[in-house]
Amino acid sequence: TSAGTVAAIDLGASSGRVMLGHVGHNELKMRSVARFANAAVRTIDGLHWDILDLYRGAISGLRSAVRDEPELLGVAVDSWAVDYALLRGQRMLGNPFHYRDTRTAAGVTTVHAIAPPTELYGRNGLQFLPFNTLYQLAADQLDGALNDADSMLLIPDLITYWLSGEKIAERTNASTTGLVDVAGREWDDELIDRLGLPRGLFPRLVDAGNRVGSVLPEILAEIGTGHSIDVMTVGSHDTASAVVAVPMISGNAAYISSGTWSLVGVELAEPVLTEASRAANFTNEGGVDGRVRYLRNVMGLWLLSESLRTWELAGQTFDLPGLLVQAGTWSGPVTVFDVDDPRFLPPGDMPSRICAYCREHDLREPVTPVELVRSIVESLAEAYAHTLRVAAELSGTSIDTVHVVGGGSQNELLCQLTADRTGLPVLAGPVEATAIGNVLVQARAQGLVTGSLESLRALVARAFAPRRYVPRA
Ligand code: LFR
Repeated sequence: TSAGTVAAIDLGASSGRVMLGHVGHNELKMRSVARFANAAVRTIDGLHWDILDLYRGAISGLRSAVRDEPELLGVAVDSWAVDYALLRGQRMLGNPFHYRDTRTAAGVTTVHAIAPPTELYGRNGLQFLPFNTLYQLAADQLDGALNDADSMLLIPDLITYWLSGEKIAERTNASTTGLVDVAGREWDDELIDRLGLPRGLFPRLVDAGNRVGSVLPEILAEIGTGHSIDVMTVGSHDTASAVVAVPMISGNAAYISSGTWSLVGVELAEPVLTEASRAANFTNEGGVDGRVRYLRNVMGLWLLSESLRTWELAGQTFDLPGLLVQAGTWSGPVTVFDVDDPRFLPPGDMPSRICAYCREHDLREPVTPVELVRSIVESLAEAYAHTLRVAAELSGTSIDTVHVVGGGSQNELLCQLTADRTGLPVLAGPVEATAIGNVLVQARAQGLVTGSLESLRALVARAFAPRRYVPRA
């Protein structure tokens, strides 16, 4: 096998990027060619993604990619999960909603009246999140929004469609809809039928690591190349791609994919569907190569970014690195609160919501921004430690190492406090795990590398040596 280059389009909840990955037998080099912001847009009907702006960012990133690498072999897309566009033929019907929109409450009631949470857990293995696709679709159904639609494409599948003209549903991300059965990982026709959803909406499922088609000729012209480029599937759920690139060497390693959300858990061969697991709200999402991502969503760096946004709107601008350094040396009392309280889910004034939570729970309210930042980071670390203890218990595994990947791996205070509160060594990095996982699964499908996820992870560990944090007494 010889080396080659592929491009990852990785869309996160706060930014998107296009990265080139040069991969060979013992070689892995990543280079960023484009970065663009992703911000929610509120219109009269609710909270949306600016999907066309993201697509434009992806296309202009591809233009830079082929300029840098004329021999580019392929491209694949990943993004956050659960959200989708409805289409009729080629036409997108309306702008996709943001999962933090509150329209889904009615959908939850409708779905649970037909299929109660205990039954759902046995069928789809998913943690309850009010924005899971099935609740969103049920809400759409209630207001007639499905009437004209003949297909539903999850966000990465939508971009894949726009690039290639092929409508598919990549399996890892489809597993987050709630409409794929956890045992066979096929569309749950019976559930779809009972919910009254049109079966025709759901395209054929495709595993990560397949060729879907080629970048359409008009797009090749637009990005300025005459060279054919394959469109591939990868773990199109960003968390699935991130887990591929967690440099787990120990068989007893856990991971935290730390970005807007923190996804905290372990990789398993088989799902855990016990009542205790359901009650603890652990999910069994579909991973690359049929693995199970057994994890829980912890609220994540969203609490920090929304706090900064709130202060900025009030005319106070802070630089986060500076605040974090000061938060690290804060020696006053530190309030630990429940970061997963549902009030923190929608966009808004986080500092006020955190203070309200503290008042209601007789906790000291953080006074200054530094104190609040310390309180958020400390509370996240505590949530990580708790979640990992429960993950180990429920899955019958033991954990001796904690990997932190994604943006949060660069947050030294968070990594150190995670080591302290878990009592385990933390291995931090790579920061771009999601794009790396995207690149590696494509590279393997292109024959540039071979082997199991373990050998891909060994390659990541060599190319991006993690930074080690040791628990303090
Ligand atoms: C992380 C993530 C989580 C999913 C949330 C919403 O970016 O994909 O895994 O629960 O976003 O889609």
